[in-house]
Amino acid sequence: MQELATRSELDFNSETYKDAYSRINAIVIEGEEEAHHNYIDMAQMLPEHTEELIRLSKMENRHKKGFQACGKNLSVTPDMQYAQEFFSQLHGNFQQAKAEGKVVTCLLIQSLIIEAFAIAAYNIYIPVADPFARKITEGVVKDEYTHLNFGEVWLQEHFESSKAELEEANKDNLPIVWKMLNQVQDDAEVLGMEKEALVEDFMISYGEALSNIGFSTRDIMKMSSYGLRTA
Ligand code: PL3
Ligand code: FE2
Ligand code: FE2
Repeated sequence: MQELATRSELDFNSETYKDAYSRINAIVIEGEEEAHHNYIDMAQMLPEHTEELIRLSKMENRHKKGFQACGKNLSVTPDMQYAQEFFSQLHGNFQQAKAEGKVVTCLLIQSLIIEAFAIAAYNIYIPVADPFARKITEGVVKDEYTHLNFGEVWLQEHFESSKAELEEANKDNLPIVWKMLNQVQDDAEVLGMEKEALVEDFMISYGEALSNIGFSTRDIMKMSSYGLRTA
C-alpha cells in the first residue's frame, strides 16, 4: 500500500529526482564496471574457471551499458567521480586481496557482498523505477543471481580451507557496506527506496549465500550483521 502511494508521487522528470538519479545511476554504472574488471581478475586467479568467469565479466559490461541507457533516457548525467569515491574502499580491498593472491577474499567481496548488495538494490528499485529502467533492471537482476551462485558453489566446494579467510574478509568488508548504505540512503529515498528494505533484502541474500556455503545459523547471524550497529 505504502509502496503504491510513494510510486504515484514520483516524478521522474523533476530536478529533485534527476539530481538523486545522477548519483545512484553513477553508482550502479561504476559498480557494474568494477564487477566487469573483478571477474576478469578472478578469471586469471582461477584457471579452471577462466571461461565461465570471462562470460560473467561480459554480462557485467552489458549491465553497465543498460544502466547508462537508463540515465540517458532521463537526460541525467551520471556523477562518475562521486561513484568512484563511493566504491573506493571496497575497490582498494579487492585490489589488495588480488595482489596477495587471496582468491577467497576476492570472491567474498565481488560474488557475495557486491552481488547481494546489487540484488537487494535492484529488487527494491524495480517496483518504483520508470518503465524503461524497470525492464532493464529486471533483466539484470536475473543475471546477478547467477553471479552470486558462482561464488556460493566455489566456496561451498572449498569450505573447510576457506572458512577462516571468509570470516576475516567478512569482518574487513561488511562494515564498509553499511557505510555505503548510509551514504546512499537519502538519494535512494528520493527514488522511492527505503533503507530498511535494502538492509533486509541484503541480509536475506547474503545470509542465504553463507548458509549454502556451509556456515551454521549461529555463524550467519554473527557474520551478516557484523558492523551494522556501529555503522
Ligand atoms: C554487480 O553485478 C553489480 C554491482 C552494482 C552495485 C550496486 C549497488 C547499488 C547501491 C545503490 C542503491 C540504489 C540502487 C538503484 C538501482 C538503479
Ligand atoms: Fe551486474
Ligand atoms: Fe554481477
